[in-house]
Formats: sequence, structure tokens, C-alpha cells
Amino acid sequence: MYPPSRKDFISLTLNDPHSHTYNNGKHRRQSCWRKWKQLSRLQRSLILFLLALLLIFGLLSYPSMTEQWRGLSDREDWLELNDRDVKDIPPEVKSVLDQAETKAPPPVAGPHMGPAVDPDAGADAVVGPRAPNVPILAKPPIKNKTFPNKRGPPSLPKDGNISDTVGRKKQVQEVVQDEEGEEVDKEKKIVSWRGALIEADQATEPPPSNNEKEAAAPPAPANPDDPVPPEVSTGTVDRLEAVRDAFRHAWKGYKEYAWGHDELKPISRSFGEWFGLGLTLIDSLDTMWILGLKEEFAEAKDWVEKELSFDKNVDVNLFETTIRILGGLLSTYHLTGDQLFLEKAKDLGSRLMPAFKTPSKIPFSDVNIGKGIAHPPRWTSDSTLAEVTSIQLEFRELSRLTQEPQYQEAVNEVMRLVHKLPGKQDGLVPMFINTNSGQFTHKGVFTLGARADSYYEYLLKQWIQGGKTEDDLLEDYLQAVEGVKKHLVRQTGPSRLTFVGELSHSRFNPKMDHLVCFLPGTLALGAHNGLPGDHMDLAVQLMETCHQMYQQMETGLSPEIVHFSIQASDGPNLIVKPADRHNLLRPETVESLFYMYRFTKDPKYRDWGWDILLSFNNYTKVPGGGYTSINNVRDPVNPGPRDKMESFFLGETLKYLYLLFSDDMELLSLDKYVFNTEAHALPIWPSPPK
Ligand code: DMJ
Repeated sequence: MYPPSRKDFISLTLNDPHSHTYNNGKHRRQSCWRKWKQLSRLQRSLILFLLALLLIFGLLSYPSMTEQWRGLSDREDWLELNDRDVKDIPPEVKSVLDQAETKAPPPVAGPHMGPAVDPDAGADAVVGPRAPNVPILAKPPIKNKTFPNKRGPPSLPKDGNISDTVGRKKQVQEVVQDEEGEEVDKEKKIVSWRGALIEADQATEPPPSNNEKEAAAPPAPANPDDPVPPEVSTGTVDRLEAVRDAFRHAWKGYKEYAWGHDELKPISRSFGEWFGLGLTLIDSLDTMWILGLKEEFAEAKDWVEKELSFDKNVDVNLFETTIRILGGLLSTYHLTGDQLFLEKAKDLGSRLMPAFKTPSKIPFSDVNIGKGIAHPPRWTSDSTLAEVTSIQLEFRELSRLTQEPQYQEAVNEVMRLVHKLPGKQDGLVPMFINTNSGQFTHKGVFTLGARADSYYEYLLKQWIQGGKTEDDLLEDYLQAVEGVKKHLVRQTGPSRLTFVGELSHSRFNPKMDHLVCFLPGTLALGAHNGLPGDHMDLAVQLMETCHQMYQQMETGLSPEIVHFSIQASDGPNLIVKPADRHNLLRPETVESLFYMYRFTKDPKYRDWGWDILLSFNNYTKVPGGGYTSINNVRDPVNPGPRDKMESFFLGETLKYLYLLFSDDMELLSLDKYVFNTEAHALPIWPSPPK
């Protein structure tokens, strides 16, 4: 190897900007020229060639770039135009805005890039004093400034006082709706991205349908054209219609840009593929049925009938495919009585079964549904605890419907193994389990957030599904709730908000994922089914905290993770680290609000849900169709769209909002149905004869 000849190098020297050596323009020009002359001919030709290339590239790409820019400006002001929201607000709204006070942003802490449970809990972590078993009700949290003259939309229900907790932007929307009065109905204007007015979608006609079927009985085919009793309550109609509008808007984007694909990317007007199985479409089926969106349902069903095939050489995640697709198909079968969905469910269920062929019978996380081969993730032979213990409702139901026991046997075996496994701490379980040894790994780390959450949820729900006969499940659930109260429940220093933190080798970390907000709903469901009353007390307190996670953010939307301040002080209760500020359109809080409303009828839970829907409309609704997850719930001016609409926004978030606002308590009665962790309703089995 010969060293390259010296003259083939081009050396660029960046001058120190503070140096005054070349601060004279003429001098600099001369010097450049001299340097150019010093270059070899090869060097000079190279530079000229590169410049010519750049020029040609620039000329060629000019038309498409201008096209893109035009497209961007068509899409309202997603990324720029910082003053647009103010400019486009009608004058009458602007005057209210001017009077209004904005929320004072609480301070934020340093970066956080940790895993679900942060073992290096950092400064926040304490081996703190425990909260009382079930703490007394938290003092009402310090409210933010409110708007005295705020009124709701034109036909708000009598229970429909919008809580006084909304932020500045939310005010804009409500005021627009309010001031426009009947005009709103005519023109269907919706305040969308950062206050810009956009046209609402053309509504399709169908009224809400009461699709309640007798649970557990083989479903009789339902007719979507059956007359539907009108909403009886004075007041819920507008909120229900607002949810339908949101669904139609989301669906419009999916239909236009992502039809038959897994997920919509609403900003780039394209799609993302995860398994290539029409994930959003299938996750949405029962929501459309429940919302009475007949046309949308019919076209989706048509796709399932003609296009959906599981005979594909594709690796799918066992848990996600089970809760979203298998759960979605089974639920839709129960609602509609249409065999098509059961046939598809059977086909998928049998293709997932190879996942259970492991030395320990703890299933692998991934399975190729075309080849029938399963495997763990590339980097480990562990499976996630929540993933192997939150597929039971679906597989058990599949066995009941098909009378083929293998599905139920496989998932019941997992529960049996986990039930007797060492490594728990007062009912709390580690987050990983090894598929070879069948033992817990990463012991000593406990969370109710990512990777463990739905284990706890499914203990209770399997017990309910099975007619409250399986004592091991109940025992594990009761023990776990005690473990949560003992190790994870604390209150904040400033105003005694109750929260659920995490434990890492006896070290408490006051960190809570938004995912944990499923817990108030689950605790309330347990109490409704005869479990101790203090579960409900804890549910009430945690519900308040989850509400605060939205209410205290400038966009009115919760971040993915919050940290709580446990020192007594006048400071904020909630701290959001920069890496945790995103919102993925998750359902857990509205899910719990739905349960809390059903069991208490306290209208505040509906109002909190309504506030959340308004915030989704204000900060995540994409003109042209779809909703997007966002990067920063603390920045109402630029929340930073992430260009992804998760399937659970349609499968869960909008469904729970609809059920929250519906006065029809028989619409998926909680005494007849149990919702899987993706909000797909499965029947509670009839109790065996005594
Ligand atoms: C959903 O897929 C399910 O609710 C799951 O249990 C947790 N994650 C998402 C929603 O946040």
C-alpha cells in the first residue's frame, strides 16, 4: 500500500471566528484566490465537478420541492407558522383569549432515557416511608387558574359542566362552539391544529345503535338496520356525536392513505407496516359497530372477507396480535353474530399456537404465522411477563367457542406456572420470564407500568370471565393489590396526590407510566365484583392523579411518564422529564374514567373525559384525516407531531370515550362483558350449575 500522494488531499481549514487575522474582505478574497491557485489540477477539477453536480441536482429537484412546500402549506401549519393560531382565531374568540390567563408551566427535570423501570432511579429515588395501606383521600389538588365565564358547547348535558381545568387552547375550541351556536351545526367547524379552523368531515348518517347482545349465549346474528332507541338522556348526544366525528376523521385518514395497512401516518399521508395484517382496520371493527357507523363497518368487513389472509410469511408478536387482532375478531363476532369473524379468529388462533412449543411452556414472544415457527426476540430468550399473561381471555374464549381445548390449556398452563413461581414480592411480579427455564429473570424490579401492567389486569378479568370460580386467580390478584399498596403507593409532598411508583431492589422510584392509569378502572371493577371497598377508595384517588396528569399539562394531554415530588414543598406535584413528554393517544385514563363513571355515576368523570377529547382534537387532529401522536405535551404551540396514529386510538381510546358518554348502561354491560386489554368485549361465561 502506498500512501496517497500529498497533492490528492483537499484540506479545508475552518478559521477561528474570533480571530481577526482575515477580517478584511479584500485580503480574504486574495487569500482564497491564492489558495485556489495552490491546488493541484486534480483537486481543482474535483471541486468543479462537485459544484456542477450540486447545480444539476438542485435544478432537477426544484419542481418536486416546491410541490412539497405547497403540500405542506395545504396541511395547515403542522410544522411552522407559529403565529397562525392567533391569526386564524375569530375576533370574538381572540378577545376571550386575551382576557384569559395561561397556565404557569411547572419546572421540568433533567433528561430521562431509562427503561420501563428505571433501576438507576437517580435523585428522585428514595427508600421512603410507606404510605398508609390505603391512604386517606387526597386533599383536592391545587387547581390552576380558571376562566370565570366559561360555558360549554350549545347543548351540553345537565351534567355537562366542563370542568374548570382546561387550558388556553381548549378554551378556544369551546368558545368557538359556544359563540357560533347553531352555526356550528350548519358549518361543522372544528378548531383543530393550534387553533386553526378547519372543516369537519361530512358526517355519515347512522344513529347510535344498541348492539347489546345477551352475553355468553351464542350470538344471534344482529341486524345493524334494527331500529335504535334514541339517546334518552338530555345531554349526552353532543358528546357521543363528537366521538363519532373524531372516529370518522381518524377513519378518513386511514381509508385514504393507509387502507388495509397496519397504521396510518397522517402527516406524511402514508402508512406504516408492523405485521402487514390491517391492524388498525381490525382493531376498529367493534368500535364502529358500537358507534353505529354502518357504512364504515360494512366496508371494513368487506376487506376482512376479501383481503385478510393470515397465510403469510410474517413474524408477529404473540401478545399484540392476540389482544388486537384475535381479540378484535372475537369481540366483533359476539357483537354481530357473523361467522366470518369467528372463522378468521380460529385461523389466526391456530397459527399462533407454535409460540407455546417451548421447553418451559412459557410462550415465545414472536411467531411466524405462515411457517408455524416461533422464536424469542433476537437478543434474549426471555419473554415479557405482561405479554405471556395477557393473552388468556382471548385464547380461553376461542376454546369455548370452538370447543377445542388446546387454546385454553396452553394459556392456563402459563398461569399455573406463574402462580407457583418464586421471585414475587407480596404478589408483585418481575417483568421478565425465561422461556427455557420458566423462571423469572431481572428479579427485584417491580412496576405496574410497561411489561407488567396487564398481568394484574388479567388476573381479575380471567376470574370474572370464568364466572368467579378460579380461586388461584383471585388469590393472586388480591395479594398483588396488597403488594401495590404496601410497596408502590405513595402520596406527593405538595398536595398529597396518590400515585403508584416503582421498586428497584428495595429502592422506591416515584415514577409512573401513563400505562398505570388502567389501574383505577381495574380496581373499581374488582370492587364492583365484591372485592374489598378500599380497592374503590384507592381507585378514586388514582383516578384523580391520572386526571391531573392531563390537566396540569399545557396541552391538556398526559405525557408518557411522570415523576412525582414526594418532598413536602410548595412546588409542583408532577415533574415531566424531557424524554417523557410524548403522548401516543393512549387509552388508559379514559378507560378508567369509563369504569369509574359506570360504577359511581359521578358526572365529573365524564367532564374529565370530555376535556381529554377536546385536547386530542386541539393538538393531535391532523387536517385532512387522522390523529397523530405528539412529542411534547408541554408545548401547545409546537407539540411536535410524530406522524403515527396507533391502532389503539380507534380500538380503545375512542371506544371508551363513547361508552363513557353513553347513558345506555346496557351497552356492553360490565355484568355481562369483560373487556380485554385492547378494549375488545368478550362475554362473561355463565356460571356452571351448582
Ligand atoms: C394497548 O395495546 C393495550 O392497552 C395494552 O395493554 C397497553 N398498550 C396499549 C395502549 O396503551
